[in-house]
Amino acid sequence: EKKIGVIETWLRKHRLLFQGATRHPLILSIRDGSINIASFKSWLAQDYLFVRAFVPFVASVLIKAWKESDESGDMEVILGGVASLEDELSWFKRESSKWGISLSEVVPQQANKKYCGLLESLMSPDVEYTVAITAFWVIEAVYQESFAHCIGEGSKTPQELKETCERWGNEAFAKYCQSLQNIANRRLQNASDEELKKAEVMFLNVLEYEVDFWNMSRGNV
Ligand code: HMH
Repeated sequence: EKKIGVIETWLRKHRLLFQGATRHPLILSIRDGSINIASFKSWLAQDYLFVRAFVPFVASVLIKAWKESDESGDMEVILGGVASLEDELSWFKRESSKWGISLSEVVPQQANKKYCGLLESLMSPDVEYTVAITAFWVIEAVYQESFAHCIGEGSKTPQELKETCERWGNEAFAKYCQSLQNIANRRLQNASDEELKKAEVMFLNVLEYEVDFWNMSRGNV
């Protein structure tokens, strides 16, 4: 018999906020084909900078898993995440050049700087593995849920944006997110009340930062 996980209860409790992050107007505009390409390009350029900051964050989660995890399988899942980010950075470079974006000239916007600051604070050795892996899971899950929506039944996503949506919306990425969720759930199940509270606050923080991140591109709508 499998007990319902902490994350499932959070997703029910905070359903509207989660939907706000995964069904943002920018995502809905990709799905219905009304997206302004300037908005897409602005998102792409900002996300490249975000992913560069995401690499050391994921590496820091790997270190926490090595030091603190009660299960050896965690490291392989996280290491797989680190490895796939190399390909992701190359993809951003290729995709940007397709759209005529010069990545060396991209200036991080306020919401991006703030989000990267959150990632940096999570790299501190004082942040527990349980809190960090929870943040890691929700960061990935928001993109998975968002972009899967753009390639789902009835979507009118423009052809030239489909590859982007596939990147985070594909089945393998969904499985990887599920692996992260399983790790986070296992840790949360055995966490102290204090740690649980910290992780839930972090979950909510990430959702808020994700909404702010999507909002950056709305200036171009
Ligand atoms: C802002 N959140 C943001 N960018 C991403 N690339 C992801 C999540 C998923 O890796």
